[in-house]
Amino acid sequence: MKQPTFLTSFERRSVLLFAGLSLVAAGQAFAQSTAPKPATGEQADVSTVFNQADTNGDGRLSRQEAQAIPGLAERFDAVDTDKDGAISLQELSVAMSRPAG
Ligand SMILES: [Ca+2]
Ligand SMILES: [Ca+2]
Repeated sequence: MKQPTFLTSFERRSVLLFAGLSLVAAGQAFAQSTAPKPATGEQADVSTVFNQADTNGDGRLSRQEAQAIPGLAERFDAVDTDKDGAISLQELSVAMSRPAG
């Protein structure tokens, strides 16, 4: 007995539809996992700590100012990724968002 054409074409459509939906779902999951995080308390904490340590208010932490943040002075060279001799808020954020060591 021959298989009805309707069924096979319906099945093919279903498979395509399912594959398409899976791709959309995967794309959304991917977009969510890579989307920038909204401003969180963690970010606010970093800038608060930064501003407190930046005693002369020039927006950079010198080696001396870095000593106000526990554990930062000994990681100074690693945190100062652009090697300009000072730690910017961005450099501090990066350092604090990754595990120590
Ligand atoms: Ca400073
Ligand atoms: Ca720097």
